[in-house]
Amino acid sequence: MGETKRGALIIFEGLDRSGKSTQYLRSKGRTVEFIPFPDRSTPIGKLIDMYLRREIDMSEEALHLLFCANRRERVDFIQECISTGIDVVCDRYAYSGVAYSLAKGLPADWVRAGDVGMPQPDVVLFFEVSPEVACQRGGFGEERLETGELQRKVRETMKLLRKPFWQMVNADGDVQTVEGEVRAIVDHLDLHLPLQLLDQI
Ligand code: Z5A
Ligand code: MG
Repeated sequence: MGETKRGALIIFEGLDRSGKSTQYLRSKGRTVEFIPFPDRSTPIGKLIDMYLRREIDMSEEALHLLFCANRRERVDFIQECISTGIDVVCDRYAYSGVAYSLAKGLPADWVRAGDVGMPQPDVVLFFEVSPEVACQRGGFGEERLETGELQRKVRETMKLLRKPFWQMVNADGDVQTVEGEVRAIVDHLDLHLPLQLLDQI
C-alpha cells in the first residue's frame, strides 16, 4: 500500500477586489478545503466581523492579535487536512495580517512575530490587480479598512513581503483567464518536502 501524498497549503493573497474569493479551485482528482481569513464563523472571527462592520471598537493592537488568533483557531484543521492528503486553500493569510498592520504603523518586529510557527504555504498566489481595474469592481467601501489611502500603503508593504514561494497572478483579466493561471500554478506544485513552519514573515 502506497503512502498517502500530503495535501498542499495554497494561499491566495492580494489587495481588495483582486478576485481572491472568486477563484477558489476544484482541481481534478484533488479534494480541497477552502478557508477564508478572517474566518468569520469562529468565536474570534465573529469579533473581527463585528469590528469590520463598525459594530464594536478596539485598538489596532488588539485587532492585529485577533487576526493572528483567528488563524491559530484553524491550525489543527489545516494540519489534519494536509496530513491526510487534502489540499487547503486559504483566502488571505499571515501576509495580509502583516501588511495591513505595518501599513497602519504598528511596530514591525512585534507585527511580524504574531504568525511565526504557523504552517508555511507551499505557494502564495499573489493576485496583482491594478488600482484602475479594482476601482471598477463592486463591493468596496462598506467595511472598515477599505479606504484608498490604506490600500495604497498595503500595496507597497505587500511588495516587501514577497518570498521565493510566491507566484504572481495577473488579476486584471476576466474570471476564466485568471482561473486558468491559478490552475496552471496549482497543478505543478512540488510536494516532496514535509510541511514546514514559518520562521519569519
Ligand atoms: N485583514 C487584516 O487587516 N488582517 C488580516 O490578518 C486579515 C485581513 C486576514 C477583510 O478581509 C479585511 O480584513 C480586509 C483585510 C483585513 N480589509 N480590507 N480592505 P476580507 O478578505 O474578508 O475582505 P473581502 O471583503 O473578502 O474583500 P477582498 O478580499 O478584498 O476582495 P476579493 O476577495 O479579492 O475580491 P472578490 O470578492 O473575489 O471580488 C470583488 C468583486 O470583483 C466582486 O464583485 C467580483 O464579482 C468581481 N470580480 C472578481 N474577479 C473578477 C474578474 N476577474 N473580473 C471582473 N470582476 C471580478
Ligand atoms: Mg475576499
